[in-house]
Formats: sequence, C-alpha cells, structure tokens
Amino acid sequence: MEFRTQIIIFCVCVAVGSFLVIASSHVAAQSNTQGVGISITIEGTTPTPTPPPPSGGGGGGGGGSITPTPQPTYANLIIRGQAYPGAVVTISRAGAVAKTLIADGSGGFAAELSALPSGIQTFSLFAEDTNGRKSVTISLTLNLIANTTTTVEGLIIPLTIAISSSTVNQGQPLFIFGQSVPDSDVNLFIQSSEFVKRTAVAESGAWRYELDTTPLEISDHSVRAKAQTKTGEQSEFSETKFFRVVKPGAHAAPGTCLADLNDDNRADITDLSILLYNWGVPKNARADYNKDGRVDIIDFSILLYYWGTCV
Ligand SMILES: [Ca+2]
Ligand SMILES: [Ca+2]
Repeated sequence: MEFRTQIIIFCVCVAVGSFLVIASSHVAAQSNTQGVGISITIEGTTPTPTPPPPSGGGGGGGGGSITPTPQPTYANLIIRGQAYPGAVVTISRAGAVAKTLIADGSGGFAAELSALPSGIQTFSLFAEDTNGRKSVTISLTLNLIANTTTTVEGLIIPLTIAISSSTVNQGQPLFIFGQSVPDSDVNLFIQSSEFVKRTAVAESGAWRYELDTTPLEISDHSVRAKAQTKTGEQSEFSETKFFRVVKPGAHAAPGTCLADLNDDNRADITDLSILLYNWGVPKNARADYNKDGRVDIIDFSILLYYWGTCV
C-alpha cells in the first residue's frame, strides 16, 4: 500500500552552523507555506504483514515453528538543493564520503543515497566552487524510516567567501568575493559594530562587493555572509573572514598589500609588468585586483592608486 505525506520542519536547531531535523512519524499532511526553505517528504511502501500462523486444522505437522520473514531496515534518501554552477558537492555520513556530485549550470544538485540504515542519521554537506574555495560544512540529522524514501528539498549550501587582503589602509577598498546561488543576493554582515551590505550574484554564480573602509575604525574586523534567494530563503552563514584596518599610510606585513604582486611592499614597475602579463583573463588571479574576473583598465587604475610604497 502506497502512502505519501509531506511535512514541514518543526525543529530547526541552528548550533554552530548545523541543522537538526527530526522527521517525526507524527506528521501533518500540509504544504510548506512558511518560507522555511527546506521541506521533507517521506514516501514508501508499508511492509507486507507477516501472515498469522495457521489455526489448528491440519494437525499433521504438529508444532512446526514458523520462521518470521525478516523485515528490511534500510531507507533511501534524496537531497535536492542549490550550491553554485559547477560546484563539487560532497555528502558524508558517519565520517565517510557517501556521495560527490557536480552542481548543474544553475547551481542545483540532487543526490540519491540508497540502502541506508534506518534510524537517526547525520549527514554533512559542503561545496567546493570552481576556484577551489570551500564552503563551510553543514549537517543534517534525519530520522530515516525503514522502507521509505525521504526527500529533503530546498537546501542551500552556504556561499564561498574570500577577501582581497587581510590588512587594508583606512579609506582603501576591500574586495569581498566568492560564489553562490545564481541570481540570488548576498547579505554581508560586517563587524565589529555590525552593519549589513547586500550585493547581487551573477548568473555565473560569482559575486563580489567593494567595501569602502572609510567609516571603519582602526581595528580588527570580520565579515561573513548569507545567500538569500529571490523567494526569501536564506542559507546558513558562510565562513568568517577577518581583516585589519590600519591608519592611512601605515605599513603592513609583506604580502598584505592588494597591489603588490611580488610581495616586496612596493607597487612599482615590476607589479605593472606582472599586471600586463595577466591582461585579459588572468593567469594569476591576484592580478585581478577587484575580482571581476578580468585584468583591465580598472585594475591598472588600482595599481596607480597604490603606486610607490604599498601598504
Ligand atoms: Ca611589488
Ligand atoms: Ca579586474
């Protein structure tokens, strides 16, 4: 006998970036209308009941034992979600990789895991974008019911995030970038005194934001972000990136200056030659100062801005 129910999450406990989702057998047949983002569907076939023992009658066999038919205790799981175009999505269970797959051109993925043990199972997921940056790992705990297929839909893998420099002079731009769900938004949370900025994700999944550091204090700061789809669903937080704002003109450690491509703390003819060598589609991603995927006149103007002693 086929049965099919759909439930909404009744418990999403977010602790250190993890989901706890317990699918209860006490479910309500209702649709997900709360914009939670994740829905769970359980469907399957009820096991064939064990036939009752014959009641007397024949008498011939006389007390033969009946071996019960062992009931299979496996379950199937389908996870559908969104990462970034071409991202490698890795799903693990019990400390071992259970599935890796590549997200499609829209960032979507669908993973099928079969013959899983029933009961409470924890899965972890992360994505690696086309530039080798990894997302944080999120975990999903489900109560898998034997002889059913549980489908989790609407999972959003947190975006990848990077920054152009770990030290920036006050007033100079900090470029924050990564990959996320195409045609969504990125909400950036910048601290120490928290404020939020928003930027759009391109069709390719790439996103970037040019942060004006003028209003930031001379201090340590951090930035992390969430993906937000056009329909309002949000991912968990990304990794947190830390950066230091120093006084205008203050020297920083070698290798921290945005325009200094050979790490000698100067922006000069050597850096210009490296920039020109990478003109167009960069062979060295560092030459793409503003992280828009190309080395062009904008990057050249950034080099001129830093020209001389570069900090
Ligand atoms: Ca240099
Ligand atoms: Ca550029």
